[in-house]
Amino acid sequence: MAPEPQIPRINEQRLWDNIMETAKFGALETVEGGMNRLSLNMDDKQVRDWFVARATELGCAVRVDAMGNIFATWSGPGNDRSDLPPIGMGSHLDTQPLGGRFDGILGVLSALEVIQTVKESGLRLNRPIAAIDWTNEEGARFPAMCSGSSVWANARDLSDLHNLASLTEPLETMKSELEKISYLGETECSYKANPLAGHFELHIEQATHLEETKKHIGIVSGVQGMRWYEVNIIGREGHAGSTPMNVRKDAMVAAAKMILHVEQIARKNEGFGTVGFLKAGSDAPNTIVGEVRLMIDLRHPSEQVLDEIESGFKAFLCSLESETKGLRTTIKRSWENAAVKFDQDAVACVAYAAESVCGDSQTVMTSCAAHDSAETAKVVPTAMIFIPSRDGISHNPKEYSTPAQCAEGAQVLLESVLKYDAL
Ligand code: HGY
Ligand code: MN
Ligand code: MN
Ligand code: MN
Repeated sequence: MAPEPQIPRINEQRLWDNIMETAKFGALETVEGGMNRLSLNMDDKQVRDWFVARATELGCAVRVDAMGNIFATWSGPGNDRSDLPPIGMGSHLDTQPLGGRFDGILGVLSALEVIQTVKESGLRLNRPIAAIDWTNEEGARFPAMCSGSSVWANARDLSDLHNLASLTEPLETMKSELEKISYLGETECSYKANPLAGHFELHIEQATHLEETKKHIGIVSGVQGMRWYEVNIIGREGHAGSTPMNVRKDAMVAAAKMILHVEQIARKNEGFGTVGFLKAGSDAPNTIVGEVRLMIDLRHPSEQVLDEIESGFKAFLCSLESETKGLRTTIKRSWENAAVKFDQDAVACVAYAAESVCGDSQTVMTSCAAHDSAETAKVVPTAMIFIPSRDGISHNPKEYSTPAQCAEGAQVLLESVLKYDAL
């Protein structure tokens, strides 16, 4: 019986050095020496170019599709199956405007580290493996989180993105930037043009479950459901000094009540409700605000509860209108992703790898945060791996995981892919 091939070990220092090196791109020195990078690839062209250069050095074939997703495929020496779709190891290089150094980029750099480790070990795989950067996962600058992966999965049409009213960037900027992004690559953006045999994503947990349970690795079995709503509240501008309180149509006061309602109804249903974006009035302290635009980010594992909360939003907005004669409100669901369950075989590969890497210091869990894997799961077997985030902090320059945690997560990624390759 041929002996089991020696499983190669991730190079912890090399992975850490790459994470620290790429955190410099587009970074602004922020609190306590933390770094953050401007959001979105168009600002982070440097990190994309860095990724392509490193992948090319490793001997990967690099393809960029029409949404700017980057596929760096390594077939290995003498791999006579290079015609087969690769096993993908993806995540995202873009960040939040006040983002950290690990969200997304850990998964992409760990995928490169897996390729280099397998290459140096001389291990022969049955399939190619690919490191993938999915464009605009954060949706921080352009609307619709996971734009690149959702178009690849044919879950969203490219034209949708052009039509989505951008709330954080003037429409013209968004359109011209999207024009650039949407034609960055030569291949069409679809799983038919860049097929995968499976998809594994290493990501920081961005919450405290692993820390609280003192586990090293999360075996992620799915992602909770999420929706974005665009709310407009239209009242009437007025003089702050001479308009009596009882005749005002103050859109800012109504918006404040709506924000509190979101917070209370999410708590009551043990979900997640956030208003992270608000655009109001004319910024004049002595003019009553006539118009407010806000965006609600709502998340819950149950679609039924999401529906109930959504009806609650509509009813509450109606009550605001009846409270203040003449006040008008609109609400539109502008983005959504239903709750996703990952493929059992792919999850089993992660469980096997986690057991081999860290014994029983692992736990099965659902992701509260959105990920590109929720899109790839729509077309290929997918699973995710979590490592702990210090104090659960993320979307914040203080985001932190240790070198050992990053390397342990990358080792589980490597062994998950080896297990899946052997299926
Ligand atoms: O919002 C999210 O959950 C992801 O980080 N974009
Ligand atoms: Mn992320
Ligand atoms: Mn994020
Ligand atoms: Mn993600």
